[in-house]
Amino acid sequence: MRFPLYPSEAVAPRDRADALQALASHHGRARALAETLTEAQLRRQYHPELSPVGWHLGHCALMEHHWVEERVGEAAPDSALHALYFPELSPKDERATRLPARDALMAWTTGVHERTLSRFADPPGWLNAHPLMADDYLLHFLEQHFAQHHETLLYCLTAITASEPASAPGPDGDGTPYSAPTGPDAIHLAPGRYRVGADHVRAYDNERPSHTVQLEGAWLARRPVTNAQWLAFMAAGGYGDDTCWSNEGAAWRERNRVTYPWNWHPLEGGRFISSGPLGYEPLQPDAPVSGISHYEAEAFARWAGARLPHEFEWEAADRQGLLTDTGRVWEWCSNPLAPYPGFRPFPYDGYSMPWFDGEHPVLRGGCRFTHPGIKRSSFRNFFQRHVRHQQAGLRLAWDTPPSEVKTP
Ligand code: AVJ
Ligand code: FE
Repeated sequence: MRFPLYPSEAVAPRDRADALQALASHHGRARALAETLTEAQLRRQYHPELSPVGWHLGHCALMEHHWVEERVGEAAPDSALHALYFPELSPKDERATRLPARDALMAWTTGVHERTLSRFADPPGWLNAHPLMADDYLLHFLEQHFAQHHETLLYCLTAITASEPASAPGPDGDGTPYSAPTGPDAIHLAPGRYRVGADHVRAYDNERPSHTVQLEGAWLARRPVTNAQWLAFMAAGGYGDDTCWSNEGAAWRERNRVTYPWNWHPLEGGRFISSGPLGYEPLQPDAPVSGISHYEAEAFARWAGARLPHEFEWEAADRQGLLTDTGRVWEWCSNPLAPYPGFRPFPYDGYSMPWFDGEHPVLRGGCRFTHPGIKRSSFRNFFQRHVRHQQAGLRLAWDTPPSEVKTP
């Protein structure tokens, strides 16, 4: 399996030309990725939380067709396509069996991609004049939507690596023995009022409107928790230490027999290797840990005498340039996703509103599979507490200065 992840020069698109180029590049990478898979791999669901790769291709194509041709244009809604590719109409465990054959799927998505690009490259009057096209909003929305699903495709490939080790290339390495964890290296976020959120054309509805919040002040770890620190937690019996776990977290851990992160695989001698979209990778001791649920993140923080940061503490610290190693793993925060004051659902009610249910903690920053175009201080990701495939880790926070604090 070899395919481009993200071009190293990728940046956040600013104007129509940038966004168009980014969208074309998502199209190309997604199709190239699909070409590396067998038809069976393209259609199969490898993980209860993750749809088949082919479904993501179809879903992204339908979003383009729906918004450009059915919502702004006058095409009649295609109810068969909606029933398969709109998540709220399509039970996840039925998607694999309902997907069309590979050739039909690829031909249809390629056709949609070509038409979308030509629509936006030279917008007809009806498209240009539509309110959704103010500041090229619709193009930016569809481009970012595809970028997020491309990230999910990389999670799907990671799941393929894990369940079909024989077809996974990559180092057959013996894992990495762990080094001792380092002590806290924390920054101080002073009490005060801080601006959070964003109002620019690429801001999602849940980032709007920007506003100020009062924070009590906190100490935040300069870096996310590392693999070596996670191994130390495991070696100290952290997974079995119920004093660190919430009741709900302990019940989840027992039900699923969780004793190490999602994409880790045990080798002899208590060592581990991790799986990624391109195959197995040695576990790097100093890299941020990922593949953990919110329950595990909370347990680690309690074990370490710390807590998870609130998303506003993370954003305020990040905007001041105080955090290091952001964007390598999604960082679980303490609070669930909730609307900002004055929230308006946009461009559809279902984008964020269904997830304001108290069951979706926020994650900040982005991971190594996140396109640079959606890595921003104000971006809010969200998943249920048990979800582990999205390359999430954590950064510790404290209400009082931890030992060995270095203030900026
Ligand atoms: C915010 C990443 C959880 O992937 O389901 C994609 C983003 N919303 N299509 C997801 C999203 C609609 C969403 N996450
Ligand atoms: Fe989507």
